[in-house]
Order: sequence, then C-alpha cells, then structure tokens
Amino acid sequence: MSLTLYFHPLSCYCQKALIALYENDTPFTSRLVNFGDAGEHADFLQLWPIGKFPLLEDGARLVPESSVIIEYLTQHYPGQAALLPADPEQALEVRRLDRFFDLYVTSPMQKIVLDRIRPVESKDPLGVEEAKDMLKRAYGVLEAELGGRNWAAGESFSMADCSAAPALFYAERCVSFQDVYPRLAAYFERLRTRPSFARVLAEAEPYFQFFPRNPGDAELSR
Ligand SMILES: N[C@@H](CCC(=O)N[C@@H](CS)C(=O)NCC(=O)O)C(=O)O
Repeated sequence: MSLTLYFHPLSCYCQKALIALYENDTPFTSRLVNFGDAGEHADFLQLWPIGKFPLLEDGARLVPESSVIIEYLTQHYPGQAALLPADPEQALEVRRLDRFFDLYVTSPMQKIVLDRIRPVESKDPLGVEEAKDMLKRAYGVLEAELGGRNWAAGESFSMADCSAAPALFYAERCVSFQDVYPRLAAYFERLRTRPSFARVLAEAEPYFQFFPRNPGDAELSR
C-alpha cells in the first residue's frame, strides 16, 4: 500500500505525525491542506467530517488522530525507531506521556494561540489565564519527571517525544519555560536538534509568518 498524509506544516499535531514518519524514513505522499481555501476545506470534510488533521490514508483505510497514526505506523510500517516499545509496561509509560503532552501542553497552547485570532467580542481572557496556569503546572511536572532522562520516557526516542517537540515549540511562545525550568529547556534543545524535528521545522519555516502572535511578539524562529 502507499501512504498519504493530509496535513499542514504549521499544525502541531501534523508535525507530531511527520516526526514519526521521518524517524523511520517511511515513504509517503504529502497532501498539504489549506483550510483557508473553502474548496480544499470542503473536500477534506468530505473525506473526514470531523475536519481535523493529520489524517493518514493507506489504500482504502483512513487513520485519523496523531497518536493512532503513530501506533498504526508502528504496527504496519515498522522501522529502526521503535516509537512504541515492545515491552507493555514501557509502552504504557510512553502512552501516558503522549497523553500528558497532548492534553496538558498542546491543548492549553492551542487555547491561548486560537484566542489571538478570535474577534475582540468573543475573546475568553479567563480561559486563556486557566490555560496559562495549566501550562505552568505541566512544566513543573515535566521538570520534576525528566530528571536524568535523555528523552521523555527514558533513553529511547518514542511517540512521547514526537508529541513533546511541537507542543513545547509552540508552548514556549505562550508561557516561556526557557529560564525557569532548566531540565525542560535542555530536553527541548535535544528535541529541537533531533534531525526528524529539525526537518519538520525547516519545512514549516515558510509558514511561520502565519502563526498568530500578540502585538509586539517576534515571529517564530527555529
Ligand atoms: N486529537 C487530534 C487533534 C488534531 C487537531 O486538533 N488538529 C488541528 C491542527 S493542530 C486541526 O485540524 N485544526 C483545524 C480545525 O480545527 O479546523 C490529533 O491528535 O490528531
């Protein structure tokens, strides 16, 4: 079968799936979907009515959800990098951290970033404050948990790191962790220079100008 990934280079969850594909040099066709184009958006909704990407197509099979895509690739297109460990206990730890990054880093980050493009009358300052508070709590947990670990779940790069890299990249632009959480900052530096994520960021760079910013904020940079 041949794989097609529906995605956008700036999307956090699409970047997560791309890292997994690049980690194992898995061949795939990329289909960039521009939701700003009404026709492309409508076509995508025909394919997947939930309207969220990434979406992986493998022949007649559609696989939504970034974590499920990574599990699917691990099962059907295994490569050198075992992003889900074979050991069930270790796999559980990877899944726990994958959920942690999605739910407590990416979700609040999205809340903060998407509020920037809401009309003035629909802004949600209380929700944004709650999201910032959640990010700080998540950073604190990660700072304590990372300890001497190289990667999120230990010594091997895993699905949890695929989730962590774009989540922390964008979260840093919402609530900075650089000067406050040294272990987290050092971990993010390892992620930033990991070839799979460095490639994802290089490919996203032409789109950085479209990332919603507060007035006075610098444009994204790698
Ligand atoms: N739980 C989903 C979340 C996917 C998601 O939120 N994708 C965002 C981009 S990062 C999206 O498609 N947004 C477009 C929209 O909501 O219209 C996953 O892990 O894949």
